[in-house]
Amino acid sequence: SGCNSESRGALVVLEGLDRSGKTSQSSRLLTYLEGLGHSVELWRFPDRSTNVGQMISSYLSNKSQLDDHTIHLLFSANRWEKRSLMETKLKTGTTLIVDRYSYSGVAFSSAKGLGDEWCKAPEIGLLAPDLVLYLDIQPEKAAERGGYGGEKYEQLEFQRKVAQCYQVLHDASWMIVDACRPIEDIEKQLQELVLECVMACQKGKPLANLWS
Ligand code: NYM
Repeated sequence: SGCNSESRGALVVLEGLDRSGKTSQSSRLLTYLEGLGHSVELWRFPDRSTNVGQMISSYLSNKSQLDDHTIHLLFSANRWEKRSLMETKLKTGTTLIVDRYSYSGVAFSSAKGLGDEWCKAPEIGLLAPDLVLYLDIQPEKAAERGGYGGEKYEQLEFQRKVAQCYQVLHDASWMIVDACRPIEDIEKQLQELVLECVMACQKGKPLANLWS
């Protein structure tokens, strides 16, 4: 470690309610890190390009109905099918900026009433993020932002429950970012946090598994 050719990439996750700004901040982070010459990729979950992802997409757009447990396990399977590629990328020095991860999985399903521990179980053994950036916004404020797209879960009442469920998931890897500020201010703060994380991973911070 310390040697550039051996250093690993960072696993950085953005989380937050729908319309909290995750997607635009993720792509800004990508541009920023690329500009600094880092090897970096932007990922998102659900990854709708796989077979499992297509089942999820169909569920979210109300084209199919699934039992709450079933859809929960599909979201998890969708992460598991990317786990080995994720590990390879990180170990070969690519930083991954990931728009949603296991925390969305637990927060959205437990907001429906599924037990926390049950929701977490299938996530055990997935790679643990080095940094989770939680874009913190009140559900009412998020709802004001041009409205929701009409997919499942995109309703104020449900988003309120999701916000509460996110609360209990915070751990040492989380940074709570006030997502109500101007977009450039948030961008600046995220850049600093991510750069620090990327440096720590380059210096040999070990990869870990959830939930740690
Ligand atoms: N979602 C996302 C879940 O319910 N569980 C998960 O594990 C993940 C990754 O899917 N409302 C929900 C949150 C979103 C929806 O995500 C689709 P997006 O970022 O709008 O494509």
